Amino acid sequence: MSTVAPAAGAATTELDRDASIALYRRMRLIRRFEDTIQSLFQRGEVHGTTHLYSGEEASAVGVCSALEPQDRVAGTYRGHGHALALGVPTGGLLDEMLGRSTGVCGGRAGSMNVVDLDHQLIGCFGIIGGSIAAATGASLALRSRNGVAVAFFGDGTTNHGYFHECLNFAQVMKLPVVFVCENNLYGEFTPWEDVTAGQIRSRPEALEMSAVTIDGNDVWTVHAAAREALAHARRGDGPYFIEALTYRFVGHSRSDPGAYRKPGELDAWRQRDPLKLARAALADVFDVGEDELAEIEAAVDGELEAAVEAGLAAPYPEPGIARQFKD
Ligand SMILES: Cc1ncc(C[n+]2csc(CCOP(=O)(O)OP(=O)(O)O)c2C)c(N)n1
Repeated sequence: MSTVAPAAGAATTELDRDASIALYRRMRLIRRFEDTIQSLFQRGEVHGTTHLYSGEEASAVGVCSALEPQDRVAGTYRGHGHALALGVPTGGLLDEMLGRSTGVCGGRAGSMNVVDLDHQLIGCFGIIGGSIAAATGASLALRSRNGVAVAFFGDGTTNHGYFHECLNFAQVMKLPVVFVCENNLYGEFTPWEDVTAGQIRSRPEALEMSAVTIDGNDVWTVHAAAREALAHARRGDGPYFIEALTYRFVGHSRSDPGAYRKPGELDAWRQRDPLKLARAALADVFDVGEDELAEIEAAVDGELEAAVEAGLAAPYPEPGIARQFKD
């Protein structure tokens, strides 16, 4: 029923050179977006809170690059990564973070609750487990459209009621839904093993659901696992569970410096930075040179700089409750 995917590190031949470069570009965009949000937050331009995705980019990009257009995705409050992986426009997403009317939700969703139905994103959820319930519900409709719903969520969320209820329901109903647990080893400030009985993958396995644990920092490994999971769900074989092992390089949210991490842990994971792995694989497997990589990186930096300039000049939404209910 389940397998543990081999340790990653090698680009697969399923994706050609251009497609593989596109994965790296998308991951780089997410990383730079998160860096930008962090610095705008420190300058007082982004309000409320933010939960950054830095370090987990291969999970969103690997899964979303395997989707068909009719598929739908529910993300978490670390959802900037999920949104950008789906192709939500950088400027629209940044404007949303800045609370501007030009944001993808008119500046009213902020960091945690982005929705973009034009780009397959049925929502990002500040309530943990919300993504699981939304994707499970969406999959009821998608099965008549040859579509699959994907739910992203964290390891801590596997202890939540929604998780157990929805996985059971999806398996009983054989729904086309892929559950992607981004196991970044912590739920807020708590190591996952301190609050989680048994292995996470044993939970879907107890329901006889197909499940796999993979290296979530290798984008090609994630892409391959997602292709298999999506094909399984699409052909009517029911839900599929992916546990992607990864790590967030930053604290839980903007107020958390992450001091609870074990000594050396962050450094060890930085050696396995998904961007670093992908960069090395592009050079080794596809012979992508340093100049080409530098060009891609400069183009991403330029995209972000232009987005910041436009975002800071964009208007705020009209105040008032009437506007909230208009659309
Ligand atoms: C229903 C609900 N309960 C509690 C919270 C508070 N909360 C926010 S994040 C979080 C931890 C989630 O950890 P995990 O699922 O591992 O996701 P990660 O932040 O690691 O990506 C909790 C308990 C919440 N947002 N929603």
